[in-house]
Amino acid sequence: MRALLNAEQIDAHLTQLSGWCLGADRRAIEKSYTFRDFPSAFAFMTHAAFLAERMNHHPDWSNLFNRVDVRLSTHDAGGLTALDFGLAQALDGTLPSE
Ligand code: H2B
Repeated sequence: MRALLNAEQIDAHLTQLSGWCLGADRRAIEKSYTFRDFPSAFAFMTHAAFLAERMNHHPDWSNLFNRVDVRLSTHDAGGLTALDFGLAQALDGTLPSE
């Protein structure tokens, strides 16, 4: 799970997701979630926090009002691993609809 993915594997994973893109340094994937209001954004973050803790894989993120910008990378490995894509999928799964 913590083995670095090559460019081909990263592209294959990315096509399975919607709204995620590769960071400029190719070491992370990024997505910006927009919600109706601040409580909805924070509810998402609360849910995501428990999910991330269960996976022992934690997002780098920032919140501004109704927006949550998420960046996923496996710091231990120095880049992208299957864990990042697993968490990305899990985060998308917490959304009511998209
Ligand atoms: N989260 C993320 N996103 N990347 C990591 O490399 C990572 C993590 N490592 N959560 C874990 C925790 C590590 O620091 C602990 C010590 O297991």
